[in-house]
Amino acid sequence: MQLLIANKNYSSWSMRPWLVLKAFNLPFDEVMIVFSDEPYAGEFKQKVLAVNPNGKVPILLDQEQMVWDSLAICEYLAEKFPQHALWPADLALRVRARCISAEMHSGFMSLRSQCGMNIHADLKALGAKLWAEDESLRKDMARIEQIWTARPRLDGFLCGEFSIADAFYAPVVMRLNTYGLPVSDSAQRYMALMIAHPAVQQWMQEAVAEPMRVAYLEANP
Ligand SMILES: N[C@@H](CCC(=O)N[C@@H](CS)C(=O)NCC(=O)O)C(=O)O
Repeated sequence: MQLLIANKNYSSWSMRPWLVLKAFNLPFDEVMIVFSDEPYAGEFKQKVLAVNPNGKVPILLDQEQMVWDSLAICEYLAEKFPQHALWPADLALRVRARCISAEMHSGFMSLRSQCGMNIHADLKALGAKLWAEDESLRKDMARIEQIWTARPRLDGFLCGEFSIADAFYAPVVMRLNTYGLPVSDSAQRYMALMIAHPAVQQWMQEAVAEPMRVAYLEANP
């Protein structure tokens, strides 16, 4: 399998299936298509469009099979590797994992648009300003708190063991680290557990080490 991704520092959608592949030790090669200086255009766009008319990463290539969209890729992996609990084995936990992953996939617009993933940066001053001024951001964070604090064990992942659901919330942990938005003690423990995960550690270290920074994604409004 080949996973096409963009820059680890910025590409929150790429991070999700990459983490699932790494966390479950599934065999794959990673191919990075670096963001161009123009937003969602230029050489990046041309290279991605040459693979898939959808024009976005991540894309998983598995022989003749092409799978795009981070959630569809994770579902594909869960079907291909039923011996691994990519989704939790327990039905109730599996339902919850699917619901909260879908919720992240289609929601949290304020958090996602205002606090773009930028792992190497320290944007705590901007985070404090956004927190003070933006009610929609505070609402998104209140829902994140509900989801994270409802996990079965305080010292565990969202649905017990690390699953696709955690991969979907890993970029939020990265954003909160960068922007320093206030969180409860329980949420802090979840963040610490996530950051200590070897797959997350590897992604973060490689993101920080990337030499290419993209001006429009660094912009500090
Ligand atoms: N819903 C898609 C979103 C993918 C997405 O927006 N990817 C970004 C990179 S993080 C991208 O390729 N953007 C290029 C563009 O929108 O032109 C998924 O889950 O994979």
